[in-house]
Amino acid sequence: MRKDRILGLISVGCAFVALVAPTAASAACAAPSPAAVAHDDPATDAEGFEVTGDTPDDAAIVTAPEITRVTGGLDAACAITYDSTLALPPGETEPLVERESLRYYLDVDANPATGGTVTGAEWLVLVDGANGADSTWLLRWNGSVFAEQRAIAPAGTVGFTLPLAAIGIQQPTTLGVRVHSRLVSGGMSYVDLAPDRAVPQMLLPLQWTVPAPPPVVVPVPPASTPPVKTTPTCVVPSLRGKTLAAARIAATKASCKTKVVRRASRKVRRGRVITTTPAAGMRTIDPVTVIVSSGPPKRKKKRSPSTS
Ligand SMILES: [Ca+2]
Ligand SMILES: [Ca+2]
Repeated sequence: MRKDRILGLISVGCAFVALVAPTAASAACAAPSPAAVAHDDPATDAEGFEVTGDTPDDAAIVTAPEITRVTGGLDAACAITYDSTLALPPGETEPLVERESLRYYLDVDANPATGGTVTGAEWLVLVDGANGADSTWLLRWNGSVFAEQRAIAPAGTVGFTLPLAAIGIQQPTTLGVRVHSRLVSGGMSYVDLAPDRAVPQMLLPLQWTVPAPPPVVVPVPPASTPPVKTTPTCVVPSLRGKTLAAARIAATKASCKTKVVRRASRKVRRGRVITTTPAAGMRTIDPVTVIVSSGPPKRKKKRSPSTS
């Protein structure tokens, strides 16, 4: 059967299903919600060309690696893993040989309008058959081409595994993937697309559960904090007429300190309180001046006339 370049001419009956529904979103991949996706690709849609033999009967068809199935998923370690199943020509055991490659186009926002101009992919994983199927590379779309090539871990037969952080995914998103196999021969490229370009790319939800927020801690003052000492306010008691001893007792009861000043008085008996400063009923934190009578003022002695 002749296999022409049939890219885009065959309507591919493919199916892809998200096996696990996403859960709540988070800003960090602390607890990913495992998810998986699978796509079954027709086994006869790889592009190829006819090699004419000595007679019309021994003509052979050479095709790009024929993709029949692609699987992908997000695991509990926040890594994605994709792999493909290839239908190998009879007698062939090596999945990819020289001039053959497999390309996983990663559209990290599931938006064909951003990223590579044809693929909408922001990242490309290249599995190069030049050294067998173990040359696995990651490249980034730089606005013009896929560049910054670096080796990543292979997985499965012709697949790869990749931490989400390696392709800058830190928010929940949907990852779109389309796989191209490629054969380069005689200056021509022959491909098999899975899914075909006429069909939506494989969509894998990248979601993870929200870690419980840390409890809000309200600062509480330590119980051993000593109470603040306050100076008791003195309300000056009425001390007028009291003896100095009684006045001192009354002042102490009223939380008042005292200092004593003596003053002569004709009206108040010696040793009794004349008045206070401040006056009775006033508040103060200073010592109360207690004015105590020293008795009537002493008369000045008249000078006796000189007899000398
Ligand atoms: Ca195919
Ligand atoms: Ca995109």
